[in-house]
Amino acid sequence: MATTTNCKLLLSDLAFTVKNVPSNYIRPVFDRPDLTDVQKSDASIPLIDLQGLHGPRHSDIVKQIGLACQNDGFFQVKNHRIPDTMINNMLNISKTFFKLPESERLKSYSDDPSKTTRLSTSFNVKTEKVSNWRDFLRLHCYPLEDYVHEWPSNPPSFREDVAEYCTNVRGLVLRLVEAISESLGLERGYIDKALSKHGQHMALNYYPPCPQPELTYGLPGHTDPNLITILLQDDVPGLQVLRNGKWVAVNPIPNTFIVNIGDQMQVLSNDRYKSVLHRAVVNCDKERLSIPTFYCPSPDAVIGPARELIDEDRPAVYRSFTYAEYYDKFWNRGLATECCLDVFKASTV
Ligand SMILES: O=C(O)CCC(=O)C(=O)O
Repeated sequence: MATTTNCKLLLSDLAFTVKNVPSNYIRPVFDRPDLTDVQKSDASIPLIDLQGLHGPRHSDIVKQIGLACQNDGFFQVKNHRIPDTMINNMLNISKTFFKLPESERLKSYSDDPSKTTRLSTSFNVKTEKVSNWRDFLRLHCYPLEDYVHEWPSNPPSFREDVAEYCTNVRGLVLRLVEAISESLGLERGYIDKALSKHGQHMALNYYPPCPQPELTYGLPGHTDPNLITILLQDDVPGLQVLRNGKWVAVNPIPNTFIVNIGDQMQVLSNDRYKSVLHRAVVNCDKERLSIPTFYCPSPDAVIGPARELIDEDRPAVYRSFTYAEYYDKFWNRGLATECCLDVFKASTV
């Protein structure tokens, strides 16, 4: 467990009072972000226009999505049918939540990763050695009626605004998952069925300004354990994606979402599609918000490479496992650069 040099549970209540990064946030020298060695090219990850996905541009868009999943593991989407006002509402309500008085925010605090609604800090404070420069509110959000009553009721419109956003993002995910199934040459409903009862979680990530961003991470390099992630970020850069061994900054484009392939998609596709390392860096001047929606299989869904994607030339790369088994491993081993997927390789059984 990381040793703390303060008695605050949340970073938000500490960050604005310190001139130096407290020792429990400082990474060993070999594990710090080299903020000077980052590609800033805007052509970093593809931007796909979804206008016409269910019309004349269908096969062209499916092809673009397939290529992005294969080559980058990441892409951005525009014309996704989620209204700009809903996006702005979601960002504003999240910011308002993190500005509530400490005592109000702490009502949602928990360090237990199995809780379905919780405000916490860093990644897993119970197991990690070094803390991350982040607070987060984690919410389970599908089926909504099972969870919405647990969510914060302050700000007063929080539940309503966030529920509306979640429902719309779910619609986007379902459209993308169908297109991804098709791009793999599978039946349109294949992945949807493989998930069994779907799961949807979201995190509201809050990264306060950091006095020494070169010493720490908002989140260190990791892949996502779920199927697919839809990330909304505000206008402050911080997300970086590993591409050909180089970190590439994904600069915010208003009203677009960033989509990335998670570990379960890599497994289902038998390694055709890549779950790619990404990280969040922080900066001295500005707080940053990011809101990933993690779309997941049901805990009891059995995940393995699609039979149609296995043959003599491409034997199954992974063994089958339940998502609960995978998820448990992910949270308990900490965010590590070696991908959790390695533990589930077929050759290791
Ligand atoms: O803040 C970001 O841009 C990345 C967030 C992320 O990777 C995560 O929450 O898993």
